[in-house]
Amino acid sequence: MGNVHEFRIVGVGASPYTRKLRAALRFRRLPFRFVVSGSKEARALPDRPLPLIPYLIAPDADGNLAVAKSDTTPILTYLDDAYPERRLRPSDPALRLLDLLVEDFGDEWLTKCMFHYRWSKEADARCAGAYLPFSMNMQMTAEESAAASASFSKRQIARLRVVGSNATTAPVIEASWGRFLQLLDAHIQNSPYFLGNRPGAGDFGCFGQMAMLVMNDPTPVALSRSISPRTYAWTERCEDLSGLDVSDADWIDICSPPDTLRNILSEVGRVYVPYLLANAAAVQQGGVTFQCELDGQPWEQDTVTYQAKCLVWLRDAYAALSQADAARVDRILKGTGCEFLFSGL
Ligand SMILES: N[C@@H](CCC(=O)N[C@@H](CS)C(=O)NCC(=O)O)C(=O)O
Repeated sequence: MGNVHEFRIVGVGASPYTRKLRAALRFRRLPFRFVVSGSKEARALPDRPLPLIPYLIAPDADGNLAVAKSDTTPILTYLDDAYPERRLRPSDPALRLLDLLVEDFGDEWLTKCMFHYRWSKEADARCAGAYLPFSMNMQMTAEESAAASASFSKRQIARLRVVGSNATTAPVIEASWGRFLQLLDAHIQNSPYFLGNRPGAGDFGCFGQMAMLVMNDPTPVALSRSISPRTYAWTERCEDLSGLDVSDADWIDICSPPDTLRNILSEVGRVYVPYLLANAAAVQQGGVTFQCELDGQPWEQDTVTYQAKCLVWLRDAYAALSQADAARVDRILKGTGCEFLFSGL
């Protein structure tokens, strides 16, 4: 069998965005080889465009591995455009916007939960620090890994402030994670994925973070097992959906969405939307840190320029909708708090 048209995904298994991309390609039935970041195989490939993992190397028409792409959200869009069979993003523009919103919530809010539990809890930080060096270099000696673990953990713990995990925000993050598990549990009792009987990009955005929160890191794993064993089964299943047959009829009817989906959107509107708006306002004013209220509780963190862009991308997607499609989106978002993303546009 020829192999010239295989993609390469370069990353590590402990990276939530790597897991998002790898699971998405499996669902897409796009052939790929997984290459460990920093390995000799990775070094032989084109360099990454951004200092981030994962990155994707796409074959050109002749199978040459020339082009490297970073950032999973635009990567998934590129793959949908280039390989239309089993596209991830819904073709209905209104549903597509909802899917983008769920994806963004997974990528940018659940990642706060992931980073918070992994690096602010001693047991989790010890666990992650101990094995992460080996995930990049299995042959490290005990001394080398101890040094790598100490420096990597120090770097990640210092980054907690960038993500927004601190003593003020911890209760907001933990309460949101617990609610999200309950809401997803209720939703998947009737609808196996966020937007129906088939996954969209949003499922993989949430899956990537949940691969860590539900299946990997001790404190949130224990929590999720006690709150919702069903979400463990969901997360484990999302890892490889290559065998799931899907069609356009599998998406929900956006005009009669299940209450359980609106309840999840209400969680997005409760915490993530006010966060995005406050962050973007602070970025616009040139702030380095900002404070706001989320869910009636205080929040403070460093401003995040990338997340100000996330808001712009969501708004651009909304602005591109026809009036009829925007009205369908407005109807489902009304009363969830998510409508404030687009009010006044
Ligand atoms: N928005 C990016 C985020 C990727 C990301 O933040 N990756 C993390 C690892 S999970 C990373 O590479 N961080 C920089 C580092 O570890 O040096 C995406 O969706 O790909």
